[in-house]
Amino acid sequence: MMDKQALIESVRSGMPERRWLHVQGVIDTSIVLAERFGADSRKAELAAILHDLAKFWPVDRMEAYIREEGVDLAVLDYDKELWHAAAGAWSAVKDYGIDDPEILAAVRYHTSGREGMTLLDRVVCLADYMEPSRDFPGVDRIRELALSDLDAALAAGFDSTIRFLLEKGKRIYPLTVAARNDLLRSNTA
Ligand code: DGI
Ligand code: FE
Ligand code: FE
Repeated sequence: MMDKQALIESVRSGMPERRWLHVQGVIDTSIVLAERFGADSRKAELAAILHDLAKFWPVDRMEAYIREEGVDLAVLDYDKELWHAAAGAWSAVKDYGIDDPEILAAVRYHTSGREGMTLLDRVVCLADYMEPSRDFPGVDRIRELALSDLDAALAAGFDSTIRFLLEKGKRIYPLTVAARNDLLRSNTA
């Protein structure tokens, strides 16, 4: 793996400045949440740096990466907004030499979530919802829940995404439904 500063510069050069500000917010928030809930903050930071690296790729390039890796072709049946997560995870391996499966999973599942999200998955996914520049209905409630309850905060994040998809008449990727159900189950256990 290249050193952290080179990684940051490379990821940053692949996106507009506005999106880099979001990534910086996710980095800072991931570290805070990792410390709060006991995740590995070094891994959280690396996953956050990487998480949206493919966000501004042409759709063809995302599709080519997903096909080349060949582990998650199902995502190609769903909204293209989901593709940057899988494409980014494969790019992290192929182009950046990242080999830590926990970091790679946190990148791969940062948009969709999945059943059985690891602590690192949950920290990065929640940071993506609540970093300081995020502004959508319900984000303040998510930030408040995140002070004490990681799973409730993240479930509220998925609720808002699912609501948005329903309003737009879009399909919902099954892993998102599974992630939300799983988070609610762990809250009532
Ligand atoms: O990449 P970001 O904008 O930082 O955030 P993200 O990776 O969470 O979101 C990408 C978008 O994906 C989000 O606005 C909603 C959209 N999307 C489309 N279909 C689905 C979906 N998100 C989830 N979680 N599940 C879906 O099925
Ligand atoms: Fe993303
Ligand atoms: Fe993001």
